Amino acid sequence: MSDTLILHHYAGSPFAEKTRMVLGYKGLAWQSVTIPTVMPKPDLTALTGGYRKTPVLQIDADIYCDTALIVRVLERLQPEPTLFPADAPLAPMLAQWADSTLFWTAVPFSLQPAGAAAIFAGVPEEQMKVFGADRATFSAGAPRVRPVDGGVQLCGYFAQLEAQLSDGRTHLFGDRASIADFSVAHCLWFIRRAAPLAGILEPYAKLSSWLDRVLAIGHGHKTKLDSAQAIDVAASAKGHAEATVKPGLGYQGGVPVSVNAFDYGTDPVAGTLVGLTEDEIVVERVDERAGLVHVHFPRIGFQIKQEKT
Ligand SMILES: N[C@@H](CCC(=O)N[C@@H](CS)C(=O)NCC(=O)O)C(=O)O
Repeated sequence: MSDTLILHHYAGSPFAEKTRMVLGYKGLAWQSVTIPTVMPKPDLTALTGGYRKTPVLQIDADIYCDTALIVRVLERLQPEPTLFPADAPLAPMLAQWADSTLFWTAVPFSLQPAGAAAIFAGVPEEQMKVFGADRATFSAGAPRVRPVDGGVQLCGYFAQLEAQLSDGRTHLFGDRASIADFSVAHCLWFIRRAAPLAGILEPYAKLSSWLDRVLAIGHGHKTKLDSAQAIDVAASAKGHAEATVKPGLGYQGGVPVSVNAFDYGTDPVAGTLVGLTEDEIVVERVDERAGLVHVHFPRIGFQIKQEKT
């Protein structure tokens, strides 16, 4: 197995920005495949088998879905600097809150008319309609707040984050970054992109300097790759990352399953269960262009359905 990292993403995606910052923090080199912002995404789904969220990490013919898993894979490959400092055991829990509650407050707040006009400046109206229709279906299961409520809720969250930073620490859990910093930062990065609304952050001076500090980490060393070349990388890969189905977790290895996120963007991926631990699900599937691929999901946030043989 090689360790060439291929990130399938697009510039405006907050979860992609989280991953790009983690790649930067770990000083990693990676290949960048720009994917469409809306369905269809034929080259991406050739690799994933149906999962359409952004971003996706590819290492040869192993395809990693969801940033909760992607950051752990990057941690395995490049343990230092760690995203999970031993003295910050609750950092992953704060990250999970940011990736769900904070994200789904920051996004509707930022996409109210003034913010959307800045974020989508120059995008033709027809394309905006397509985007709106795509996201209406995609986010049907997401807990969307109304912008007016979201603005008030954000101020409550910002006050708590400001208090956490009040002792002069450089990062949320001390003097080095943890996964919590990246998960909170990508949500606030999106608010800053909605420039006319970004003033909501200004009263929080420590939080604003912290955000500048995290965003300054950058994205590491990136080179471009074509989506067709990424499929060739999978098709010509020799073998996969080791995967085993651990007993006692409710499913037998080798059975046909489908796996889907249960919050939103719930498109199922069908295949054979070849890996299962408390942290990860691995499904093997064959694609006519990408060949035999292993699609990986985090255990948290995903459900497995055993299919009839
Ligand atoms: N839990 C997922 C959330 C990913 C997510 O919601 N990504 C957004 C973009 S920031 C998305 O997929 N939007 C629809 C799309 O790109 O097609 C993760 O951590 O990766």
